Amino acid sequence: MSATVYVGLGSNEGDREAQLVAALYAMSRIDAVAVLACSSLFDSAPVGPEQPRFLNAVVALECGVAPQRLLCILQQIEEDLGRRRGGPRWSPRPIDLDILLWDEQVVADPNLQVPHLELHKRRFALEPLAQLAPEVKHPVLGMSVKELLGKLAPQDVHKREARWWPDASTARLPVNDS
Ligand code: A4P
Ligand code: MG
Repeated sequence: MSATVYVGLGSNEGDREAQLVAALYAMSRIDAVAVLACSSLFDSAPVGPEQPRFLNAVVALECGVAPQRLLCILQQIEEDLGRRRGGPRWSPRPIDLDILLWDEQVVADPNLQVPHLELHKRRFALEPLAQLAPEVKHPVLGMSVKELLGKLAPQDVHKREARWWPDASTARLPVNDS
């Protein structure tokens, strides 16, 4: 059975948009997974320790694999794109892929929590997510994405023009059909 899954992408090292595009195309090639839609790109001030600014986006996936399997595949994509693990937490990274929502399901495994535990506090994740899924409910907090966004204090998050990223809320990619 397939689920609609929302994945947050973040980059703050190297050519940020190129890394996001590379991750998008890597996700589009996963078996039993299809990219349904992409948010716009958002330039954002780092949340947490001081580090370079991030470029963030969210994609919707139709996903026929289990949550743990998708996590494992996303971590492989991060590594393939040059992500080094074992450094300090929240250090600059070419790509970070976080599972934000899995339909309206809750996953509470030691290595995977969905909804992402910080989602409701982060405009850099909620703003792009709200372009794709404003009415989807956070299954723990019982509020829609749009309602969560409405409660957030202003944060330094700004929509940015795309060069290569398919910058449309319903961008459909010609993927998984060959
Ligand atoms: N993990 C648990 N739940 C999840 C999930 N839902 N999705 C575990 C993905 N991973 C999940 O992640 C550490 C561990 O989280 C993984 O091994 C996985 O089992 P990581 O990607 O290796 O390390 P990290 O990203 O440095 O740590 P963490 O705690 O995941 O940080 P976040 O939440 O990803 O935040 N500011 C702006 N403006 N934009 C950003 O994108 N990102 C971060 C990192 C901080 N500040 C930011 C941004
Ligand atoms: Mg992460």
